[in-house]
Amino acid sequence: MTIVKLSLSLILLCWLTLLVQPASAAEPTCAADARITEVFDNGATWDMCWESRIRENLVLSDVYYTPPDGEPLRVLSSARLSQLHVAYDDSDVTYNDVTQYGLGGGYLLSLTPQDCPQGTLLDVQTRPALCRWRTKADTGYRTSTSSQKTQSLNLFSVSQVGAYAYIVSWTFYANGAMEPGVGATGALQRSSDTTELPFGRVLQGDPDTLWLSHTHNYYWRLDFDLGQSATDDVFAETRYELAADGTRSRQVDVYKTEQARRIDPARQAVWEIHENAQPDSAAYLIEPVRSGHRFERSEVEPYSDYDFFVTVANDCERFASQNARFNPDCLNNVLQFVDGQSIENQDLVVWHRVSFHHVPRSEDQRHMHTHWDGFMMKPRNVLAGTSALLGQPNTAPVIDPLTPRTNKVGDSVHADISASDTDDDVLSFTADSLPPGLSMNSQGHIHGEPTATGNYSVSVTVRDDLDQSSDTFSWNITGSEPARKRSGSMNLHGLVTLCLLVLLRYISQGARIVARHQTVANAQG
Ligand SMILES: [Cu+2]
Repeated sequence: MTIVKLSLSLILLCWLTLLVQPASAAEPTCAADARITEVFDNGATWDMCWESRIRENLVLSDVYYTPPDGEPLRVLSSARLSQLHVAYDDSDVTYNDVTQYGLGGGYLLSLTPQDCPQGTLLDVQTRPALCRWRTKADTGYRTSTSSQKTQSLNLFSVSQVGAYAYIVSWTFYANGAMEPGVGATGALQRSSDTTELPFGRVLQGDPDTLWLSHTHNYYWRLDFDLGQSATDDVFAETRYELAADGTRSRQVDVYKTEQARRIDPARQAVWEIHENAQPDSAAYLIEPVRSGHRFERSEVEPYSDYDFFVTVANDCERFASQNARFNPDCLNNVLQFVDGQSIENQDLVVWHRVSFHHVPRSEDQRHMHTHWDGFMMKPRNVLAGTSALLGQPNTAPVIDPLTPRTNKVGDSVHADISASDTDDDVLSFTADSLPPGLSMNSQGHIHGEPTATGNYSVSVTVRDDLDQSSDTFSWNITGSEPARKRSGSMNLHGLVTLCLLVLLRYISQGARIVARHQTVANAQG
């Protein structure tokens, strides 16, 4: 074999080896102390890596969800808060807390076991600062006859920025949903001695101070990598806008380039990230349900006009605002990141802003009660049914004993097939080979009038959502009998006949009496 041939063979071998490599391991890759794996009682699993950075603090990566009866699905390659933007109504002060200060490092508060009573404290550097705990009481579903509790994994840390303490929370539900949230607590930050200003409120017990109103704008950065490939995700917006005739028709826009979108409650938009271009591929959807407050200051901060952005992933696009402060070679804010790039066959990043207009109340002093904001990301086409029931053993329904039946052609038949189910599922019935003229509804009620004689072997099937069982019985339909025997009550024809018979009898009797009288008279006369 020549050197050339050997080289070619080696190249071919390497190429073939690459071809048969698995696309990607279906689990996170990180050190054991950076890994969070939560397996719920029904088998659903969340699996991810975490780290704490000085600016963003908690960064979750390689986030996988496994349905109770399914395979691991890669969901996110990275998820974190990317800015806490606070703008005061007097337009005098705007904070970009993540880039001006930070949520990690010295801003991160140590937690005590009392802060995390049902969970585990995880160390950031050398001190406990992340609580990981499992809730036990989410209502998975409820019907009139049954219900089931499910579980969720919650991670939270607390960062002190100025007077505010921000609780940064992530909840991962057994049903595949994810809910990031921020709780704003601590103490109010800015006040004024000019109590007549229209920017806020004077609180009880302190008539000389006006506490200034402001908007908290929370920006999350979510690098979705649904499924095996990171570069085939698809972004779509679905709207249900009201038409003049009262209908709401579905309109789907599948976007081909980077986007900045606004929440308009009247348009009822839902944003979806799909695993690939197939419309029924696995997806996560973001429904902006808590969108009562929006923050817009177009002149000063044009990016504030939008609530939702999709960009091509770029490691140096880290912060929604003031990005260039730490990434001088990159653009400065999320609206600038939206610069017309194609998002086809690219790794997509979703940015979502949630706003909360904070008008101080007396209840916000001395310590501010926690104001929670966040949003929900729900799976679509990921689970094959009610997640609380997936992975649970299902018992097939059982048909109550069937007995042979006999009827005659023309009988008015009403009969019920019944069944029991230990899971209390909703049951539906079907039947095969019923005598002609009879039919059964899905509740197992048979009705009709048989039209043909015969001995029929009827097969009945009952189903719950997962399993079914069947049974048979014989139904003998005999010929009809004469009408007079069909019923115990007399029909009209019978009544008329009887009347005629009685009438004829009277007439004949009357005729006989008249004849007898005539005979007597004739005899006497
Ligand atoms: Cu506030």
